[in-house]
Amino acid sequence: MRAYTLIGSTLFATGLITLLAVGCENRHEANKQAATGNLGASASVKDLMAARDLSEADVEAALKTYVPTGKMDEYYLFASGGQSGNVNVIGVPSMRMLKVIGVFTPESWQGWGFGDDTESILDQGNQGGRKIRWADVHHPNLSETKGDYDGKYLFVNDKANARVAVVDLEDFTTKQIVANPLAASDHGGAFVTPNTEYIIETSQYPAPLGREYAPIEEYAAKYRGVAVFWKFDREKGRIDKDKSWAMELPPYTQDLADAGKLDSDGWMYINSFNTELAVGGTLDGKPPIESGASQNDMDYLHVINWKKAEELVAAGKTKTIAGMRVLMMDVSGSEGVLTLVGEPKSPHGCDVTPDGKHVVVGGKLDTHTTIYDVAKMKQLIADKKFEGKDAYGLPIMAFKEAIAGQVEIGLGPLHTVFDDQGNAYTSVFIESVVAKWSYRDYTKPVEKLKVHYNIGHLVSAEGDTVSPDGKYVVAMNKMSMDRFLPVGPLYPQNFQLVGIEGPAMRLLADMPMPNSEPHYAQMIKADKIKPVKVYKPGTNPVTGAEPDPNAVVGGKERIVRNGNRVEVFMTAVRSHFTPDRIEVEQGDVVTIHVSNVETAEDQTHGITFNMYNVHSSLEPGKTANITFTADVPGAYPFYCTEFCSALHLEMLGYLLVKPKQN
Ligand code: CUK
Ligand code: CUA
Repeated sequence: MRAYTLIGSTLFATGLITLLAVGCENRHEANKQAATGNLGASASVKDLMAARDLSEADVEAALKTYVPTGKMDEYYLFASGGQSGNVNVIGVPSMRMLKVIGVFTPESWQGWGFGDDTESILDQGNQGGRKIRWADVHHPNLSETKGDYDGKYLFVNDKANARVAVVDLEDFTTKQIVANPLAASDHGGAFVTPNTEYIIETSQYPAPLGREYAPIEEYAAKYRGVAVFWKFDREKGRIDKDKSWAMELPPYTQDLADAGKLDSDGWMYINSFNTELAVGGTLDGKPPIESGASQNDMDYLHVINWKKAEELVAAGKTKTIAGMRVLMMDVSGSEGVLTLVGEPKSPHGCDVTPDGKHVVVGGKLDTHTTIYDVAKMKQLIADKKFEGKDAYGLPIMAFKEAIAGQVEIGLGPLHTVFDDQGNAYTSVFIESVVAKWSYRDYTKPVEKLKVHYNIGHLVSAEGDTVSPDGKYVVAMNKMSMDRFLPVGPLYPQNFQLVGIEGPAMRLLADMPMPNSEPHYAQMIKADKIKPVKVYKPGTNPVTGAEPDPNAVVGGKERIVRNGNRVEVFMTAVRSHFTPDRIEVEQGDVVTIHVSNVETAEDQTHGITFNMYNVHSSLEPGKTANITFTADVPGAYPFYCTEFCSALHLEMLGYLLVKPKQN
């Protein structure tokens, strides 16, 4: 009997024994004996199941997700870190956390934002001349080549402060943050076009472009949405701000966006809500925005021909606002670049199908998903066949003529992802289910799987590519009552792994997400990602310099003084820093250029100076530059912060700050 036939069917305890026995044959002799000794008799497995109160379904789920020591997961899951401002990296199917990537917010372990070069990256994201160190990360997107994840870069947005970051997957570190000069918040980002020509960032809450002031009474006239097309320079691995541009949008609270692919390549779609232009005023007896924004039966899906927009921008048909070229609505509306079509009712989610032929939108206050037909919409736009114009002169296509159909899903459909069989999986918030339906045959019955609870996004394996894998969906649930040990009133979120291979969806594992409320995630085949294991000697991961101009090699360590500037050229190697004594005068500006000169894998050191709030992680080969003003006299130990060797505790030195002589 083969293992996979057992897994696919109902698993009886006796079958499990056979399965375990089959597995045992492939192991080393010692393991084999151990396994046989512990689990080889059917009585003991049954006992174990009884003792732990496990059903056969539980055991099946465990077998499908267990990744034994020494084996690796099949997929990486890159989940936005929500309010943590960072990104969580998780292995699937084990659902084990692999890494937290410091992005917009200081991350202590990596020394991300604690006094070394990394602060210069965080400072790129400053807005309005202020240090911004908090972020609300919503949508991670992997770089694509021909509509397929290429495993090179990850882009994320910060909804709170309208910023986009570039993470290089060669070393899983953030390389760049760009601050949106036009918008006050964003949401439809960071979505990529099929060859990562652009990283799209669209605004969420309308505001006067360029962060200007205008009274709220002038909302309709002066407040605007905006879509920024950040040009990605693959050669440099950075966004090229000068080649980036934007499109002015009406103040309709643009929400989710997605770039077209294959049949819809060159197009992008953004949904919106609050086409009512509600602005609240509860203290003045006006209805809250929530109800003001839910009056209309239809809001507007924005259909954008970005390839054509790009041409208009190149032809100079733009206006410069806050240093950025902006294609204004009067141009984009009349040129067929920006067209609207109705979408019911308070929509959320905007997902292009893998073949690029359709766009799926969920209505938070509707029970349907609406499936828009890309070919029909292109034709309507080409024929200029519209049913009218909105208050901003933008043409509107007739809803009935633009859609392929609607599917009755349930209460509160949000986001939709896809597998390799023509199935779509929609998160249904109010009902707390994943709803599986066919985007090729709308008459097929909708299958539902209970999740726990109030699912927001969901993600499928390779789901945003032109060729999804199927296999797994992860439900990203907002609430987790009764799923985990209680930890006070702030509950973890709940990631639930769903197996979608068989005829029926199966819940396989729960993972508490303890550090944030992630929104979206993307799941990529593990073998597509090939990170470096050690840096080339002297590499500065922040600047990309190999080596950093201040990198130090063994034997060249020194202290250089120039007035009140003190530069220390230091090496770190098991188990000492050279130099290990630094004497400075009170008020000196001290820069430590420290190189980890190790070449072996996983030989990381770290360095911190007592009281100066600085820390840097020093992975093998890395050089970091740490600057601080030694303004408080004292004797400050500095030490290695990673338990790197048997004599790690001895890896220390002293910074002696001599009081100023008056
Ligand atoms: S959003 Cu959070 S559940 Cu920001 Cu993509 Cu829908
Ligand atoms: Cu180096 Cu601990």
